[in-house]
Amino acid sequence: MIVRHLNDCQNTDRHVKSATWDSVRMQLSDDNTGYSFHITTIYAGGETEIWYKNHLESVYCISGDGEIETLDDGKVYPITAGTLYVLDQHDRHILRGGSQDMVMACVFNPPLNGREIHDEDGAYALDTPLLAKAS
Ligand code: 9YT
Repeated sequence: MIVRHLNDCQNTDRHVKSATWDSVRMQLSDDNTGYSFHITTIYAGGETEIWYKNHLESVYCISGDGEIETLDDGKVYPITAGTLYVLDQHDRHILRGGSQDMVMACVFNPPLNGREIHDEDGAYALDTPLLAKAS
């Protein structure tokens, strides 16, 4: 079994930071589970364009508020504590923080390895295959 505490992962090499969000990558590909697990904070008032063209992702909002816009159809969905969104179509999207930081629990398939940075598309390169591909 693997047991980790968020406090012990913060401000280590598991903790990646950008101008509009930060993310604690608590579980990665080297744990050999087939998915990774992240606690990501989207900063209030910030805007981030993302396209995970190589990954599927589920995101659950623990606290805070904001919205997600899917870029192919222009739809905007509010996010509050309790909202789950699933990027099952590799959806290009914009995340916007609202009046408070949004704290999100995120799962990736395939797992991130922890070395990813967003490329010019807002995507991460792939070094292990998807386990199940969206149809
Ligand atoms: C909200 C979201 O897309 N989180 C993804 C994880 C984060 N961008 C990371 O760990 O790189």
